[in-house]
Amino acid sequence: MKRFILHCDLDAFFASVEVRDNPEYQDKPVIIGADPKDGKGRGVVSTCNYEARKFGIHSAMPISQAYNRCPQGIYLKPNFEKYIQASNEVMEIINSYSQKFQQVSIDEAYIDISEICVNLEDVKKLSLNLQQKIHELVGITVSIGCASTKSIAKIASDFKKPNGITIVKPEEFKEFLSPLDITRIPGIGKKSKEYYNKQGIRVIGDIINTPLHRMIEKFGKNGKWVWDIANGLDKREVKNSMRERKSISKERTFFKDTNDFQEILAKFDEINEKLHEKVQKDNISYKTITLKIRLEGFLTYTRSKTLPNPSQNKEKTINIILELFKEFSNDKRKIRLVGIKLSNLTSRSNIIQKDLLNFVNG
Ligand code: TTP
Ligand code: MG
Repeated sequence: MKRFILHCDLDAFFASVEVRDNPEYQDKPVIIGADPKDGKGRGVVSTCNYEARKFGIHSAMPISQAYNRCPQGIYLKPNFEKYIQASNEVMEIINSYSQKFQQVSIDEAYIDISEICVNLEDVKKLSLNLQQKIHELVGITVSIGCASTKSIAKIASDFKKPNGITIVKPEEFKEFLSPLDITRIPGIGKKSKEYYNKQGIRVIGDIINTPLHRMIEKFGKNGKWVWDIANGLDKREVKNSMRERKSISKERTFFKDTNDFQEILAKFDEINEKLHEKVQKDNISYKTITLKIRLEGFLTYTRSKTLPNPSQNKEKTINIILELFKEFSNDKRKIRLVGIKLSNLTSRSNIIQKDLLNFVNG
């Protein structure tokens, strides 16, 4: 079956949100990052809009250098809350086009639309529709790439930025990739580029034309991966973000089997506390709460309740656990183990937080 994988990447994301909220910045160079303090500021550029890129400014450049290149630019400190909000809204929209949805950073996601689109015409329509919807509802632009593998879709989304759509026909992916510089392949940075160049490999076509065994000989494991990408052999599926971590759970075995309600309640409380430390730390929301009980003799029971909306509420959860436990409270048999599982997780903000931390910590 044909595979249609879409990669969506927001354009100049943080800067686009600022321009959206301050229309007077439209058409001006906007730089998000540390305070430039007349060119003496420390820290780096988070991102900048396409106007600012004309001055050679880019992510991770020292802010003082950016200032030297463009003192008339508009320099803004990042407003992460706003970006997370916009990112969540965009991800909801992308996800609404396909259940096979994988968010990979604060501003990019894959969807598999093979089951939704019959041909490339459909893909084009869907992509245009998605772009329009994001623009209409969130007020920013996205670039989209479509191909039959994840890596080519990602290369394609980067091909016509900003606000571009690049659809690579399955039978023409080699023509598309061949003339591109090897740094277009995610993972080949400046350092590896030099190394590849020394071996005479400059464009992706050079990789396609090198036999696999030679690639492995010269570049090892990485050579094999890059060769697979260039030859359309990246078989990775679009993983469902929601399913990346399916559940979090904790169980405790009593020192001695018990029927003492106070002791059981204390154990549930302890487990619930521990789980919610994790919930807070990783900013996880859950919808399904499961009680687990093991009676003497190893008989195990589970009982679940699913909430209408994602929750992080410790009190509500312990009440539901006690509600579910009622069924067993009159049982004569003693209890050996109790546990709580939280599932049906929303881990999106988790990905975003990790992402932000990476940027903040450099
Ligand atoms: P990117 O998608 O890499 O960049 P971008 O969206 O700003 O621009 P492009 O149009 O080329 O996609 O990153 C998404 C956001 O992540 C970006 O807006 C700001 C943040 N970020 C940093 O804070 N530091 C960095 O070094 C990078 C690369 C991104
Ligand atoms: Mg982006």
